[in-house]
Order: sequence, then C-alpha cells, then structure tokens
Amino acid sequence: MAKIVNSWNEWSRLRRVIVGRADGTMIQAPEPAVVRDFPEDGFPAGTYGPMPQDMVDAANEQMENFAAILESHGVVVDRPEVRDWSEEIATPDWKQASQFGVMPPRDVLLTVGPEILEATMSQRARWFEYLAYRPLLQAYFREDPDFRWESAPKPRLTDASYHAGPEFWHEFESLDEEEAIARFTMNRRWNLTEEEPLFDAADVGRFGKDLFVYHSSVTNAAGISWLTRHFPDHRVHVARFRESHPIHLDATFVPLRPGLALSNRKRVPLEEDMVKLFEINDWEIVPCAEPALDEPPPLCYCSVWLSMNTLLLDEKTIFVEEQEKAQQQQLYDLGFEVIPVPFWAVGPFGGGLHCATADVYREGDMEDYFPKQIPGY
Ligand code: DAV
Repeated sequence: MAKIVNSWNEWSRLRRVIVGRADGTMIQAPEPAVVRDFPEDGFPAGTYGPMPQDMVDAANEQMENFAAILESHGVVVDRPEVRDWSEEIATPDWKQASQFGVMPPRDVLLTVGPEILEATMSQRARWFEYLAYRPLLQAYFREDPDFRWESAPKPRLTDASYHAGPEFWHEFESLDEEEAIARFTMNRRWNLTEEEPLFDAADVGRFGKDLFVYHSSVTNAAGISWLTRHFPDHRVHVARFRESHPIHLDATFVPLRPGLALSNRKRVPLEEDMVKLFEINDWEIVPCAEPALDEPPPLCYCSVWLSMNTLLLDEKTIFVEEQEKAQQQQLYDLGFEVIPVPFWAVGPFGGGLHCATADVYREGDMEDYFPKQIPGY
C-alpha cells in the first residue's frame, strides 16, 4: 500500500498532480450564479454552446506539453475523465441547460494533508464536475490507506442561494469598477446569499497550519464557517481584497516560499489583521509584476492577472507563463529558477498554471509558519 495523497502548502516539492482537460468545455448557459456575455466573439448574453474546436485543440496541446514538462521533473501527472459537458442536468430543485468543463481542477479539489475535499461550488453548471475526478479519487482510495476522501455538503442551489437571478449580472455590468466595489465588495455581498455553505477550492490558500479563505463572489461566509469547522487543527482566516468581482485567491494573493508572498498589485488587501499577521511573523509581501496583456483573450472570463497564477515545483523553482516576461524577471530577482511554460491558450478554459492543476502529493508535513497569532482573526 502506497502513500499517494499529501500536501499541506503551495511550495514543498511536488511529486504528484492532477492536470485538467479542455475537452468539451462550454460557454455555459445562463443561470443565477453566472451569465457569460461575449457579444464580439459570437456568444452574447443568453447564448451558450461549445468552445470553438480550434481553441480546444490549442489549449489541450499546451496542457499536454505542461504535463510532459512536469513529468520530466519527476512529477506523476494524473488526468480527469473526458465527459460530455453539453448535457442538460437537473436535480429535484432545478434544471440547467449546460455544464461547464474540467480544465481547472484547482476550483473543485482542495488537498489538505492526506485529505482531498470536493468543494461545494456555487454554479449549477459546475454541480457535477466532481464526477470527472471520481475515477482518480477511487483509485487513490483503493491504494492509499491514509487517504481521507471528503465531499462538502452538496448545495441545493435553489433561487434562495442567490440574491437575484441573471438580472443581478445585468445590474453588475452596468456599474463601473468603483461603484461595484462600493456597492458589493465593501458590503461583502455579491449574488450569493448565506442560505447554505458555498465555496470554491481555489479560494483557499494553503500555508501549512494556516488556511486563508477568500470571501469572494463564489465563496460565502457560511462556506468559510463550514471550512473552519471542517479543519479544526488549522487556523482558518478570512481574506478580502479591493476588487469588484473577486473569484479565487490564486490570481490575488499567493505564497512563494515560507516568509514570502506575492500580492496582486491592483487588489489591495481589505483585512488589516491579515496584513498584520504576515508582518508580525516576518513574512514579506511583494506586489506582483505587471501582466503582459492589457485585456483578456477572446471568450476568457478570467482576468489578465493569470500572470501571477503560477505553480511551484519546490521552494526554489516556479512554472510561469512563457510570455509573462515581467513576472518571470521579478521571480528570478527574488531568487527562483523560473521555468517558462506556454499557457495563454488555456486561459479561456478557466485559468492559468495553478488553476489547471490540483495537488496530490507534495513532500513534508503540516508546519506552523505563523507562530504569532492575532486574537479574533
Ligand atoms: O483574477 O480572473 C482567475 C482565477 C480563476 N481560477 C482572476 C481570477
């Protein structure tokens, strides 16, 4: 019997990882949680359908290449199942005309030590995404006697889980960045209600004994409360940043090695205690470099800050997107060996190098990198 699952942080030596797939990804049908609107690229609000095949092929090619690079560095790479994401789905509470895809395993799977936790997710289109990982999780369960396989309570996602239907997003789009920050971010309220716990795994930053969870547009306070109760041996802290439409911590605030974190230069932290916690424990927080792009590519719902969405092979070695030269230079200057990886074609499928992966095994145990704590935070 082998030990397969173990990962406590983002930087210890990586030995096994899941890399997603672009196959079958959809511009998803509208639902209360999300409305895609790409009028210039053939998908105005209300329409949906498969991503163009040439884009799927280009993304898959870059993902295969990344998988090969990881393998050449001694990392075992597992892949999820190919599934048909165009199918309509339903629960007894609702029907949804299409699903999404399985490019970003980081959104769904949260690895904490010997545990992999399937996140609730907050979009109906992503309700069944965990199925693509089940063959892998079943195999880990059979082979690793210490693997803790967990799944958060499957959310109902009835209309009670949302403040408004798709009209929320029409209102949101009509506001400029500052108005949206004033209306939503400063009130810690986007479209999710507190009806039930909701979170994406990519809103959780793993720093050993300390977990930082982004209160975002896809993770609500009940979700953070659920995670706090679920990980009683950890210290779970709320993270918030000044941005209008927050999704996922991994293009906002990421650790690079013990004592060093990279922060999005535009998204200022809103939790003063979080900044203080890093300071009193002698962590340095550096603002990330400027991204290479001014605008996201066509059909991309992620921001240009995928530039800082990197993957650490170990404390000294980091995978960075090939064309993000400024980000590469900054990390080089901070003492890293930088391995460039072409990955821009993957962005429209839901993220960068960190999003496209989920840790299975990193060396090392749970350690305390924040021995000084702030009461109440
Ligand atoms: O800044 O657009 C992208 C991360 C998606 N997993 C952003 C966040």
